[in-house]
Amino acid sequence: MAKLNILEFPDPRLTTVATDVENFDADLKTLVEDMTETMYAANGIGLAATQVNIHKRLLVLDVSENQDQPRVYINPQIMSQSGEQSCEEGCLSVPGIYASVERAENITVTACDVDGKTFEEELEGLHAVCVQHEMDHLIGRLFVDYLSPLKRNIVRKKLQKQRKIAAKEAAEHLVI
Ligand code: GNR
Ligand code: NI
Repeated sequence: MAKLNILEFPDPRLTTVATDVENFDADLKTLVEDMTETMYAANGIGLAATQVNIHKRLLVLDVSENQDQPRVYINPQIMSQSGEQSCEEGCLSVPGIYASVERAENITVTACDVDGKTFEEELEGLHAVCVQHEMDHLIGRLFVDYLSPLKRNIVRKKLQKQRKIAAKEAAEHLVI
């Protein structure tokens, strides 16, 4: 198991469009394990391969209360959607920033499991939000792309500032 590095906005690699997974092999199983470990270590409820600089269509998530029900969706597709919900979203690639995003309330999704077996699920609520958020990553889209350019610029500046402070503290061996 290995923890992977998570890319952060505005890293241009986050805009990459992922391609289908074709080989359901041992490397894929390792990647799923590593992404799951990375998601839990970062206290996230989901993680798309794009965020760890792997441009293949797969995502992991765990929206269970006890964070003990990891799920994987490979080559996911939304077959139908209905309704609307808005949720205060965050993203491991946009740390410390939260904004309300409107998405479908119900989705029907098909995907493959790690063995390449196809399944179909009807999802609602946070589970549906999370799949839509992760599938956006796979086409190079972040939740901040739904904000106005002005707000997105404020996000960019805030992250820049956070990173500058973190770098300065690291240089000074300062831990607060
Ligand atoms: O950890 C996460 N929390 C979250 C909260 C509301 C809506 C979506 C998410 S996904 C996010 C993890 C992440 O960045 N996945 O790509
Ligand atoms: Ni995200």
